[in-house]
Amino acid sequence: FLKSPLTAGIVGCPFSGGQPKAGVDAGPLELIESGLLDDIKALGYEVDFQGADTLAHALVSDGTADPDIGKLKKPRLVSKVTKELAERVYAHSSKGQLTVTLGGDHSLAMGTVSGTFKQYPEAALIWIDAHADINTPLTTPSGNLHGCPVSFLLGLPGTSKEEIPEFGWIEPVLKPERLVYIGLRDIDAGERKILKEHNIKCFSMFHVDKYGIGAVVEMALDHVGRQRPIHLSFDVDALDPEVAPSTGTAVRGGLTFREGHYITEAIAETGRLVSLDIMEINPSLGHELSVQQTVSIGRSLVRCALGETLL
Ligand code: B3U
Ligand code: MN
Ligand code: MN
Repeated sequence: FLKSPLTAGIVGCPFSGGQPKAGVDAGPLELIESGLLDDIKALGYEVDFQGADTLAHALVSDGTADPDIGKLKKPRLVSKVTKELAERVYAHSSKGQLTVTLGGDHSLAMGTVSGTFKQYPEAALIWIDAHADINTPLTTPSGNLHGCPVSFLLGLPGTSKEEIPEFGWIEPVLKPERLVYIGLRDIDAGERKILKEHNIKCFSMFHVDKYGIGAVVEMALDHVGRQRPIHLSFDVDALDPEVAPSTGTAVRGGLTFREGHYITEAIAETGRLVSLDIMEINPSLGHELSVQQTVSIGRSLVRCALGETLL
């Protein structure tokens, strides 16, 4: 799917509006300043990068009020930013580049997945996360939109243009059978019901323990179909908090360092990765060492997804 010379299109999206904690918007700059672009070049990719704040103009509030819609917080801001992000990601994807989006909170996946699937309508979505992020405007307990992106991409009840015109630009591009989760361990009651009703494939931490990460990734790839382009959306809170402490909603009992990296390596090995998100690194949480450790893992996940450890 990708064109040569192999090019990585890097999108920095310093956005925190999908959740309440400040600081996650500093994720992209920290990743870039730690040397990520040189890492990627060293792997033999050309880099197409327009700045760690690629979407800075979209992030500036234009002064219009953004009251809650039902429970949803900052809905117009999240919609505006993710719509622009979708256009950015599509611009990279349509040039045959491997798009890497650096977040920012996970509401951004409304944009990244929309952009990728516009270019690759038959793609599969692999979602690595402690959370399912599949709450709808009707089920969300918090109103935080980083807990909702998947429901909009699936077009679940409560997300239609008629019900919430503010998000009317999002097309329901995702089919439930093209989606697979790995790492889940904190799911709301409403989400559980949705996952069951739609028969969505979930590999929770229980399954990682039971089968091992190697078998889990094989089953995940078999489930979505082996020939499809892959969008990998990686929330660093899938990792254990001892491995990646600087994130907004850490949950105990997560993926080890190797399990997290193995996922990216196995997906690199398929040769079908077309889009990668690294989300929810928050450099303002934790001590300096925790931050360094978390940023460094974000960086090595990108390298592994781009093939560093395949010989
Ligand atoms: N499911 C909860 C909590 C949550 C989702 N994603 C994160 N936290 N990071 C919610 O608010 O929807
Ligand atoms: Mn998430
Ligand atoms: Mn999460």
